[in-house]
Amino acid sequence: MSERSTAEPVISATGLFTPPHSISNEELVESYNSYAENWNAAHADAIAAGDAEPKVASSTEFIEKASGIKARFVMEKDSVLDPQIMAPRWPERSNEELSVLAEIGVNAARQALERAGRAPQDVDAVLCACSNLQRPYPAMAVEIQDALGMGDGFGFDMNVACSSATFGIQTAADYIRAGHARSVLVVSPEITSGHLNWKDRDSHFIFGDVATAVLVEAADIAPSPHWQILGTRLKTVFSNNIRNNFGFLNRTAPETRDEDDKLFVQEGRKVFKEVVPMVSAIIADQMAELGLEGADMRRLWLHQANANMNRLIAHKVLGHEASGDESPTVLDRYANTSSAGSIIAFHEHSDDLEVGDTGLICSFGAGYSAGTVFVRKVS
Ligand code: CO8
Repeated sequence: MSERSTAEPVISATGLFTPPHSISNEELVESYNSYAENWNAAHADAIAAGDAEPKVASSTEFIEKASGIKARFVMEKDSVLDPQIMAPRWPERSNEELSVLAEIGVNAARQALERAGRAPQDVDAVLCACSNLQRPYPAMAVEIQDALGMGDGFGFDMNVACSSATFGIQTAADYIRAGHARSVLVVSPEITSGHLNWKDRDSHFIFGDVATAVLVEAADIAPSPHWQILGTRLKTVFSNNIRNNFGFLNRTAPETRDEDDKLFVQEGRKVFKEVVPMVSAIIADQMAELGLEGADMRRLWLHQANANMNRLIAHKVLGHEASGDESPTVLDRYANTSSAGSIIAFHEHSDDLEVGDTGLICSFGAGYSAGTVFVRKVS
């Protein structure tokens, strides 16, 4: 290894905010099935005339087998499970109050700062990197900067869907290499429950809410131990297979009555088939470039969308079936939390690694997008 420079970026610490409510598959399916029954009863004539398709029941067995998801956390539970509503509900906040997305981001950020022994005033920049931004402006990142009490510095929002956090880590690392900043927070507050169509059988079980934070810093100010960033790689390839058409241009076509495509929609099977080889190839390429082999990889913190996808990708990387210790999952408790998934896995499953151990944080999702961050624990 070459001599380490002071502008070398490292991960100093991470933070995690977990929402107060959890929904089990059983609760979710009961709610969906009751909604579907009501819908079928209300549309009985159209169904009998062949003008409408009846809604088919969802099942807990399918959800767990197809995805590995057993439960998900949400910011609000009762309205999501109410068959008459099936969307989160809470009172609108005034502009003088901290917005809900900033609030959970600040919670995660404070924990990361505390774990690094860092004061907010020491941080130069905050990136709010996530799929589910609450509004276009002012940037959530600037609100988080203000709420943390960072003072000087800057912040901006970035959205690369499920890969937002890894794209954020590379951006932060580049600022440090270039000398533009020495301490950067990458905050990923994901309130996916607002953009999930809880009435869609194909996807109602997929997502959960959470917030994570990653503190990326120059090696010479980082606490001991920390995570050296060995290399990062970003890739995007356009695909319509995961899409959300919500946006301010929706009002240009008020005659459009299709609400469903203003929420999350995907062709899950196609995504599965196309993304697994794409991600496996990026990881293999970068491992070759870094001179790493499967046997060198102590742990993989993979994007948390689907347990079967992760099993295939981990097998390709390691050269054997991965154990739960080599490729930990948080899907069972958190479901898919978009950009935060691989960071939750890293946050919960990295303290036990030894100095010298090497691992990979990897994200993939809509765009398509994929990001890799190879790290090594150093003292
Ligand atoms: N209950 C029972 N049966 C079901 C259900 C259900 N809920 N849903 C579907 N089925 C049935 C289907 O009807 C089908 O039946 P049949 O064989 O009779 O036609 C059968 O199950 C199989 O359906 P699929 O082929 O769709 O099932 P899969 O095995 O492919 O599993 C998955 C579906 C779990 C969705 C899987 O394809 C998957 O996980 N794919 C990868 C998806 C992925 O990684 N997406 C990334 C998305 S996240 C992202 O990029 C950012 C998004 C931004 C956040 C947005 C927040 C809202």
